[in-house]
Amino acid sequence: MNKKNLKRKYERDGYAIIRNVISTKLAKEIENHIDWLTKKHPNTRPEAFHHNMLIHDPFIHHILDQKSILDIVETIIGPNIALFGAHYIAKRPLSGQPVGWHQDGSYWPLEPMDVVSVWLAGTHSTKSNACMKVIPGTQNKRLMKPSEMIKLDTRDYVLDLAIHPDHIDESSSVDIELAPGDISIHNPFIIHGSNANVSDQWRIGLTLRYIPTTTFVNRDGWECALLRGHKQKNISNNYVDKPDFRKKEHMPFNRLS
Ligand SMILES: O=C(O)CCC(=O)C(=O)O
Repeated sequence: MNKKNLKRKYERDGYAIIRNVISTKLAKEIENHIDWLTKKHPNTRPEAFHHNMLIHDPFIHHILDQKSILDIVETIIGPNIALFGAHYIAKRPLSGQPVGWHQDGSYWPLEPMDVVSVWLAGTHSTKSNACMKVIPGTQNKRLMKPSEMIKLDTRDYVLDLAIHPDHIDESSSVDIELAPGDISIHNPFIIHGSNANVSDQWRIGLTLRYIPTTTFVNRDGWECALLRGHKQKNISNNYVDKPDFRKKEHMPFNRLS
């Protein structure tokens, strides 16, 4: 898909799929990373490998440096790009948690809500192993406030809030089926979620949230990464340094993959 068509499709539907954005070798390293993190944090579910566990990780920065991903992000938000969120939503076989229907923007302290999400597939992600589902067009609705949403138990769900089923037309949802190395991108207003993984296969996705450097992250000290272009003088986001690899602390990986 050329840049113009990608932007048009994203603006019309609130999401887009782009195939083969990273190599299958690098996607395999993502699988290895989940295995490594699972051993390092045996008491944390792999749906909950959150930003704080990833933002100083050299392997994550290796992914953030991938030109192929940044070029796609640039098409949507322009040349001055930062990351404000990284989160693995890796669902184990048989017992992977569902994600209730939600709009990402309901959770985020961004001013303005100018942001695009990348969902990067480390494994196949299909209807049978609980891929993400989106409801195209809902990016034009207003954002639901957390107080208007229903509370969920995080022992059973990845997120603690969901939009009430009365507001959801599941019949118009689309399954975002991806192969390792594919990505989808989505708008912060689009309604999306996913089922429980009851298949015998892992479903591994890395979500990456990109902002133009004109977007302010209004949360004290929140750690972002500047990835392309320049920062804005009047926007006081906190940009971390690129981490050095330390054998005892980090997963070894092939920098050429
Ligand atoms: O990984 C999933 O199933 C849901 C992903 C999601 O909610 C997101 O990327 O915002």
